[in-house]
Amino acid sequence: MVLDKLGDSLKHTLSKIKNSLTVDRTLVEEVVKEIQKSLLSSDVNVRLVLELSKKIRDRAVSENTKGLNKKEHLITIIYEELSSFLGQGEEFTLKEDKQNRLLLVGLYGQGKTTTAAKLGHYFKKRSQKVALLSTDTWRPAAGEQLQQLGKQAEIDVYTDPQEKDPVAIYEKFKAQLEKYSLVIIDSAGRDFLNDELVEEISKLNEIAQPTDTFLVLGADVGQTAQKQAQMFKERLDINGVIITKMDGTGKGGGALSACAVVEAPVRFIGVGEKIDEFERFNSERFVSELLGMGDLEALLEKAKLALDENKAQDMQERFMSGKFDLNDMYEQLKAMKKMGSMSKLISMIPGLGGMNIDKSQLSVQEQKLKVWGYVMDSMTAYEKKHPEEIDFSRTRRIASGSGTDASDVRELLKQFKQMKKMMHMFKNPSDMEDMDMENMKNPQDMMKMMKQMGMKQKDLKKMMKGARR
Ligand SMILES: Nc1nc2c(ncn2[C@@H]2O[C@H](COP(=O)(O)OP(=O)(O)OP(=O)(O)O)[C@@H](O)[C@H]2O)c(=O)[nH]1
Ligand SMILES: [Mg+2]
Repeated sequence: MVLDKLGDSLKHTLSKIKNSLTVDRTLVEEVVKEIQKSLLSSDVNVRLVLELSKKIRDRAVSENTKGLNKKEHLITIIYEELSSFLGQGEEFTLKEDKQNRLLLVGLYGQGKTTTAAKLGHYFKKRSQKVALLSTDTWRPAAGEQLQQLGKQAEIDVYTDPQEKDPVAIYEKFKAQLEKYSLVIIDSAGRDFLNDELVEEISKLNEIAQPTDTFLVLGADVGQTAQKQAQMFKERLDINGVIITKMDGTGKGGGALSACAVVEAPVRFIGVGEKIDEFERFNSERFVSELLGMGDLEALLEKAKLALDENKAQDMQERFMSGKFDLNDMYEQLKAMKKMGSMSKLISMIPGLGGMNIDKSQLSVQEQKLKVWGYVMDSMTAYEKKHPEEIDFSRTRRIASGSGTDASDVRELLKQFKQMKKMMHMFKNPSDMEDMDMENMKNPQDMMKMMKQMGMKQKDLKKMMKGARR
């Protein structure tokens, strides 16, 4: 199988990581060198190999291990970078609201015609009404070849052996093709990409307006494929690659490099000559198999969990710990800014979205947050950590440093105190016991609770008025 050799040497590298005593720079360098060697000997383009290995090295030495041990972390990086090299992205799906027209392009003998039939078979089994159209006026009996393949798959095939112009063929059958949900267009190949072929395919592309254009590459194609891929990319909107002959002995690296050149993910692979020897391609699964790690999935799951847990824990700690200080509030403010305006935020919260909250109230709040941002920018780290020590003279300094009023600083400090009180209450639910949470059905109950938490009647009224309007 293609890339078996690459898989073998990568597996060797991974076991080296597993068996090492420590993960240090020397090991990272060794691992990176080995990966480079494996990729190069599989015919992957030198520049791409260097780019890929640089990414692995950079991440390995600089990144936080996110709750994994160093070995697990390094293996995860290798896996992630290899997968993204093969092109991640959303899974290919057919459009639902219109006719899908898939145009297959590629050089001579790469497997376009066979793939047209395989794709047709694949989607016919998934309830599409499929037609195959041959626009190959170059290869003798190309139409016949497609007819035969179509017959095996019981798919309608349109072809005109007399016609020499692909565009004319398309126009001739256009009306008849309308009844199909999926039309797969096979195009002609050449042994090299010349102006004539480019011109021909560009015209066909213009007239057929394909919904997707796939570049078909054989796994045995050499490094020259990249140049051709580049030329196709310049003229056509290639949004997927199909690699055929994955069952062969090709090195595979040429095709993978070409893929990286067109910057389109591999969508399907051909794994044999038969019509059903064809699979959807999933880069992550492919790399797991390539690296031969049964436990890779478990490791990745762990990596994801660790990441989520880290985030959740940070948040929780911020909210629950009595240590909550202005630095945390500042971080929150910044995070909120990233998320967009407050009105947008509110519209995303279920239940609140439909509520008629006063827009002007919101913008007042937004303005306030902005001012608080300036205020905090002028505080020292110590002050943010110990806001209770911000006395009169500090307040004055902060206000003048941030171009705000002393009242803004005081308001921020007051708000912070209230928040802290609320945090404290979450931490000590017993404090809430005498608040009848169960029966909080109306705004008055809510007001009662807020009041108990130290909010001023005046502020509450303002808030409620805004919310009810
Ligand atoms: N083993 C194997 N052979 C394949 C696969 N896909 C295609 N082939 C073979 O590759 C050869 C060329 O395939 P075609 O489909 O005719 O290629 P093409 O791109 O249409 O060629 P032109 O029309 O001449 O440009 C045929 O013998 C196919 O059977 C595959 O996934 N595995
Ligand atoms: Mg063909």
